[in-house]
Parts: sequence; structure tokens; C-alpha cells
Amino acid sequence: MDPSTTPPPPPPLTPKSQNDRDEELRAYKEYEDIASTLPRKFIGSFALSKYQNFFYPSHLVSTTIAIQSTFRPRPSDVILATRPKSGTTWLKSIIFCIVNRARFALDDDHHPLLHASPHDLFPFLHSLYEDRTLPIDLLASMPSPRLLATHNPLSSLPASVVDSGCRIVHLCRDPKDIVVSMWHYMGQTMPSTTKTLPFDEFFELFSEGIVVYGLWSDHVLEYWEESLRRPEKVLFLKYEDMMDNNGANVRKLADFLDMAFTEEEEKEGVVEEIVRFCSFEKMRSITVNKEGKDGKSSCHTFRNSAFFRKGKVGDWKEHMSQEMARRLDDIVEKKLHDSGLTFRK
Ligand code: PAP
Repeated sequence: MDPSTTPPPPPPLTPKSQNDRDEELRAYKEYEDIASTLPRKFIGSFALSKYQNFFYPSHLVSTTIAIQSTFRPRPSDVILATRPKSGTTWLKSIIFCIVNRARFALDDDHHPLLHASPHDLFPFLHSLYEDRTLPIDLLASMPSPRLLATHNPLSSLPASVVDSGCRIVHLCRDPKDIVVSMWHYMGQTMPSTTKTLPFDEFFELFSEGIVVYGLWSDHVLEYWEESLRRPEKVLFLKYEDMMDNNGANVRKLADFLDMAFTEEEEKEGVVEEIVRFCSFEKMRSITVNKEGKDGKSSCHTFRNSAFFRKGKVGDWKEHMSQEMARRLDDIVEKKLHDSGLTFRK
């Protein structure tokens, strides 16, 4: 990818034929029938379904099957894969800035990230699949390189994600901070779910993998192992490392995306500008991130500010005992023991 060239215009929006739309609706009905037969668990009123070894939000199983059946990646696609609460919003902003730096200057008042949520500019695959009655194919109409995100495990994505040679960026985070972040997020966005669920109980469910996207270590290991097999196509990053030295990670990302910063850009301080622009304080101060509503989820709407809570490493210390922390560390270490993947405690 060459950041200095203008990307090709998006393909024309071709309306779907009535036949294609009927066929799509019929296929979705089948996916929903499969989803309805799966075993369920409830967190308060929030339903989870177990599908191929991982728990999913029940309302997203049919879209997962649709993605498996119909998503055709382009070699130029960039797929950001994370577990919820690992720093997805942050990395979406950074990748968007890197990829679009020739089109949008960071000091321009019209920069898209000043007017739209990172989640709108870098959509989740699920969101693009959720409205199956759209008369156009949103995915087909996106210009390259398409920036697409998913919380799904790698094994749930179609094999073509590997075969197409598209790039995958995985961001992981200390599960102790994830469980805290998730609990707060659920409290804010789905109050009825956590009102009756104390943190300790949610912690137990998380430790057993009875949460969205299943057991943390199973999920992360799939991407870790793929990054060892194909480092040129799968980049594995850690939230904690980004907090320590984000400039180095922004450069690493640009190199990985084949959009390395030029000497001139380095001299101009573009990397540092991206780091500053995407920092927690800056991002959370932008009006659309403070007051805008996330309208993409079919089960609830909430303020985008829910994506910006504390943005710290080690906030778990405020929420769990040393004994709980040790227990989760032990569960994780047993799973990761000979994988080469390690975490700070
Ligand atoms: P999502 O999976 O629902 O999209 P995601 O963005 O992955 O959420 O995670 C949100 C976490 O990232 C929050 O963590 P916390 O609850 O521990 O505070 C949020 O504060 C943090 N976060 C969001 N933006 C940034 C940023 N620019 N820098 C650092 N952390 C951030």
C-alpha cells in the first residue's frame, strides 16, 4: 500500500436483485434456525449461545454463520481482531490515521475522526451483516483497503481470511483489566444485566469463559499461534506495550501494513502526532466520542463515552483481591505455558 497515492474510488453501488435478496433472507432464516438450537446461558437478561466452542452474544450467532458462509476477504483488507475491551477503539483510530494520512491531515478540522466514532469509520464485520434487508452490499461497496473489525475467534472466520493473504492485526490486553473493563461497560450499556451481578460473580463467569467470545486464553492463543506461523500477515500487539511506547508500535503497524513512514514524515513528527491524536485524553474529549450514540448494535444504544473509561494499565487492582488476581493469572498461565506468549503481572 502506498500512503501517498489517492485510493481508488469505491466501486459503484450495485443494487441487489430481488432474487438475491430473497435468497439472502432465506439463508439468514437458516442461520437463525441453527442459532436457535444452541445451548444458552444468561448473564442477567443477556443471552449467550455456545457455538463451536465459544460463547457469543446470542443475537450475533446468525451473523457469525453468515460471515462464515459469505464473507470474501480481499488481499488488501485489514482485519482488526480483538476481544472486547482490549483497546479496539484505540487501535481503530491509529490504523485509520496511518492508512489515511495522505488524505486527511491530523490538524485539519475536517479529519473524519473529529466527526465520527472510530467504530463508524472502521466498522465491525457484524454491523455490516446485521441489516440483511439493505438493498446494496455494503461490503462490496467499500473502497480498498477495507478496514474491518471483529471480536470473533480466528477459528470462526472463513478459511479465506487466511488463504486470501489479507492482513490481521490482533491486540490483546491483560485479562484482569479486561474483566474489569467489561463489567463496567456492561453496567453502563446494559444496566439491567449487571444490576444484579456483583463483580465477583462476573469474574467467576469470565474465568470460566462464560462471557462473550468465550475463554480469554483460547481466543488469544488462536491469533498468537497464527502470528507465529505467518508473521508477515498477522501482527500481534499488546495494550500494555502500546501504553509504554506507542511510537514504536505505530511504526511497527505502518511497516506491517506496508505503509512505512518516510524519512520526511519522521522528521515532521508524524508518528508523534498520531500518538497524540489517538491518545485517550484527546479521543475522549472529541464531541462525537463524548456525546454521540452508538447506534450500530441491534440490542441496545448507548453513548460513545462508554468506550472511554480510564484507559489505564492495572486498574484491576482497584477491583479484585490479590487472591482473585492470582487465580486468574494461574488459569491463564496453565493455558499459555508453552506457547511463548507471556504477560506482565
Ligand atoms: P470494545 O471492544 O467495546 O470496542 P475497546 O475499545 O476494546 O472496547 O475497550 C475499551 C477500553 O479501552 C476501555 O478500557 P477501561 O475500561 O479499562 O478504561 C477504554 O478506556 C480503553 N481505551 C479507549 N480508548 C483508548 C485510548 N485512546 N488509549 C488507551 N485506552 C483506551
